Amino acid sequence: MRFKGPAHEPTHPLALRAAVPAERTVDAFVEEFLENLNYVQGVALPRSTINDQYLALAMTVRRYLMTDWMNTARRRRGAPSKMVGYLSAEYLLGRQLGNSLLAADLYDIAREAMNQCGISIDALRAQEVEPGLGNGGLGRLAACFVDSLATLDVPSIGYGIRYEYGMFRQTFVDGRQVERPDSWLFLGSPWEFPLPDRAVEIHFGGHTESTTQDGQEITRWLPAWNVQAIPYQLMVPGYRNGVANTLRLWSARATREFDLHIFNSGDYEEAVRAQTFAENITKVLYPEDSTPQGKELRLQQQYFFVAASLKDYIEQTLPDDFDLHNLPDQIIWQLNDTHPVIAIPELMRLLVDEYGLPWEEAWDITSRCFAYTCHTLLPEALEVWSVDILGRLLPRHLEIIYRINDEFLESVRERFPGDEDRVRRMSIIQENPRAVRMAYLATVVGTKVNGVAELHSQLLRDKVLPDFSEMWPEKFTNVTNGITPRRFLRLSNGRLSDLITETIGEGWETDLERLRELEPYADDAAFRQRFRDVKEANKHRLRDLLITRDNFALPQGQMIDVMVKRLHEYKRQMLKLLHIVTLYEGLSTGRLTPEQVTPRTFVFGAKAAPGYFMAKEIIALINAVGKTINADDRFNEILTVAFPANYNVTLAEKLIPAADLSEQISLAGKEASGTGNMKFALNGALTIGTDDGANVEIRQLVGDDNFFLFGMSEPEVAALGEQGYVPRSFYEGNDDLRRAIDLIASGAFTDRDGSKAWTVVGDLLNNDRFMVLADYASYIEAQGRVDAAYADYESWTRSAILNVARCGFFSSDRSMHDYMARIWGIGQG
Ligand code: 26Q
Repeated sequence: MRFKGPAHEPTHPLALRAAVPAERTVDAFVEEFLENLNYVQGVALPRSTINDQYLALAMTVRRYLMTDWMNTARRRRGAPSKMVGYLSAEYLLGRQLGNSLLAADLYDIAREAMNQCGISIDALRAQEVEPGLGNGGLGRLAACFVDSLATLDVPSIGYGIRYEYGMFRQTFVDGRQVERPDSWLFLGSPWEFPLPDRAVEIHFGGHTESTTQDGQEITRWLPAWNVQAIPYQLMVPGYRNGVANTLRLWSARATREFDLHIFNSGDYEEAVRAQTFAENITKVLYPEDSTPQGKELRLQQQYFFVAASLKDYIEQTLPDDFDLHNLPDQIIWQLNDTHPVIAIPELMRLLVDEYGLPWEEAWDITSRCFAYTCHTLLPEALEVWSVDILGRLLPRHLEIIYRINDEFLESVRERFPGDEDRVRRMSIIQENPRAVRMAYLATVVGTKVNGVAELHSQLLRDKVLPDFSEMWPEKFTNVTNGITPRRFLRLSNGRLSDLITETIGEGWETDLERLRELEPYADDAAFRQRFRDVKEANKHRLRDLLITRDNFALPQGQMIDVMVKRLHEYKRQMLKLLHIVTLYEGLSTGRLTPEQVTPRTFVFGAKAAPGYFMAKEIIALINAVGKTINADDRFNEILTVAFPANYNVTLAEKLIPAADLSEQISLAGKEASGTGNMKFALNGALTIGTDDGANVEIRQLVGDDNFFLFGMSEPEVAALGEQGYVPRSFYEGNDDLRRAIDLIASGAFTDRDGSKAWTVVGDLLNNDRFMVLADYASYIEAQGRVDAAYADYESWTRSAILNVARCGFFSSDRSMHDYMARIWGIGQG
C-alpha cells in the first residue's frame, strides 16, 4: 500500500509556507538550543547533563539543516531525473555533530553560542558515540560517497541497515582482544527520523506454486513468515550548498501477526520468542571483513534490506501511474559488493510475479538497472550462498536465479560451442558444494562491473572474472576510490586546512585538485616551518587524546609511524612487527647503537574478526612486543609501541593528521584499493608501501621521490607462487630476519606462555600465505631510506607538502564524477 499524505489540501497560510530556517545568529542559535534543552530534553540548563546538552545541540543543528532537506526533496520531486540508489549493507558514518556543523557552516556560531551558555562545544562533540555501522573500508567508502553525492547535488538515496549494534567495541585483556557490544543507541540518537508508519512487509521461507492461466505459467510464492521493515532516515548534508540527501536505514520489527499471536497464544513465552526472532534480523552487524561464513541470518539481513529498499522506491518514490518499462531511465542501483546482490532476483520477482510482466520484459528492465562494484581479490572473500539455505529462505528467488543461469549458460554455449569446461567455470551455480556465486550473478546481470583502483580493476578482469571479461569486455571498468576531504581534511585537520586556505584561498574543499597550487610552497622555507608547526600541534592533540582515552603517554619528538586498518594476514601487520623486533633485537644486543636508530613511535590500530584465530594471535603478539619494549628503560627515548584499542572513525580523525609515516604494506595483488592510504597522504604523511591497490596511483601522482616503495610487484608475487614459495629459505638466508623470529619464538615477549608466539611464527615459517618473509629484506631496506630521509627534515617536509598538493585526485567527488560518466549515465547533478 502506498503511503497517503494528508486527506485534504491545507488552507491555513502557515501550512502552505515554505520552511523557514532559523536565523543564523548566535542569539537565535542560543534560543533554539535552550528551547530544545527545555522542551525536548525537558531539563533546565543548570540541571542538564553533558548528554542533555549534546542532544539539544544536535537537535538545534538538525533544525537548521531541515529546511535544506525538505527543499531538496521538493525540488527533486518537481523535476524528476534519473537517480542513483546506493545499496550497501554498511555505512561507517563516524560522528555526525562536527560534520553537520561544518556542512551547515554553523561552527563558529555554535561555538560562541555554547560559550555563552558556559558549555564547551568540544566536550559535547566528545559525547557523541559514532554510528559504527560498518566493518572498515567498504563501509567508510559508502559514507564518503553519500557525502560527495550530496555535495555534488546528485539525485540519490542511500539504502542500508540500521543495526542496533554496530561494529563491536574492542578492549584488550592481557593484550588479547575482547569484544564488547557497541550500544550506539543507548544515550539517544538525535540524527535519525523513524518513520514507523511507512513500514513495509518483508516475507521469508515457505514454498512456490505454479499454475497455468490462459496458457501462461504463473508462479506464486507462498511465504511462511514475515517481518516489518521500519525506515529510519538520516540527513546527508552537502557541503554548504543548501542540499541534503537521504540515507534510509531499515530496522526489523515483528509484524502485527506476531503481536496478535502473542495476544491469543496460550504459549506466551514461545510467542515472545518468535517476536525476538523477527527483530534479530537487524540486531547486529557481522564483524567480518573478508571471509563470509554463509550464515542464514546474514542472508536474512541482505534480503531484508534490499527487498525493503526496492519496494520503498517503487511504491513511494515512483508516481502511481509509472510504467515500469521505463524503470532503467529512472534509477540505477549501485551494488556495494555482493552483499545486496539478492536485489537482482527480487526485482525480477516483483516485475514478473507481482506486476505481471512477461519474463523477457522483466529481464530487459532488470538487466539495465544494476551495476556492481567488487571490493576484493581474495577468492575466499567472494560470497557464495548454499542452495540449501537460499532455497529454504527464498525459494522463489532460487528458481529465478536458476532460470537466469540457464539462459545465461545457453548464451555461453552459443558463443563457445562445445566448451563445456567454460560453461562449468562460468555457471552462477557452483557444484560441490552447490551454491550460488553472487559475484557471477552480479556480473551477468549488471550493466557494469567495476574495481576500486586501476590495478584492482585490471586483476579483476584478468584473474577473478577472466571468462566474463572475455565475453563482455565493455562491461568492465575502473573507478578508483576516494575519500571526502570535508571529513578527512577540513574537519579532522583544522590547522592544516586553515594554512591551506590562507595560502591558496577558499574553495579547495569542493575542488580538491586546487591543492596543486600548494606545490610551489614546498620550496618556501617559511611555509615549510608553518607546515611543521601544524604537524607538531596535531601530535600534541593526539598526545592529549591518548592520555585521557587510553592512559598512554605518547613520547615527544619521535617520528609517528602508523599502521591502522583491519587486522588481516594479507595486510601484513606481522611485517611491521618484524621491523620493530629487528630494531629492538639490534639495540638489545648492541649490534645497533642508539644513534643509528631514528626515534619512532609505532602506532597500531586494528580490530580482528572475532572468529579469525590468527588475527587475534597477531594482536596479542603486537601487544606483548609493545609491553616489553615500552617497559625497557634503556630504549625509552628510541622505541615506543602504541596500540590504542577500538580503532574507529573517531580515532582515525585524530591519528591521521598526526602521522609522519603511513604503512601500506599489503602483499601486492591483495589490497583492492585501500582508502586509509589516501587519507594519510592528503594529511601530509609519507607512505611506505608496496605496489598494491591505490598505492600505485598515489605513487604515480606524488612521484617516486616522495614515496617509499618496496617489495615484490604483483607479477613477481605470482611468479614466486608458481615456482613454489619456501618461506623457511628466507628465514635461513637472512640473519636479521632469523634473529627477529628466533627472539619472538623464544618467548621473550610473552611473559606467560612462549608457545603462544609459535602459532604465528610457525605459520610464517611453514606457510606464510602472504609472503611476509619474502618481502622482509626489501622492507627493512626501505625503512632505512625512511630514516635517511627523515634525518633531513627540511626535505622530508618538502615531500610531505608535495603529497598534500598532489593528492587532490583522491577526493570522493572525483570518484562520483567517474561513476556518473562511466557507470550511471548521469550527466551532472
Ligand atoms: C560478507 C558476508 C558476511 C559477513 C560479512 C561480509 C563482509 C563484510 C564487509 C565482507 C567484506 C566486508 C568489507 C570489505 C572491505 O572493507 N573491503 C575493502 O573495501 C575498500 C573500499 O573499496 C578497499 O579500499 C579495500 O581494499 C577493501 O579491502
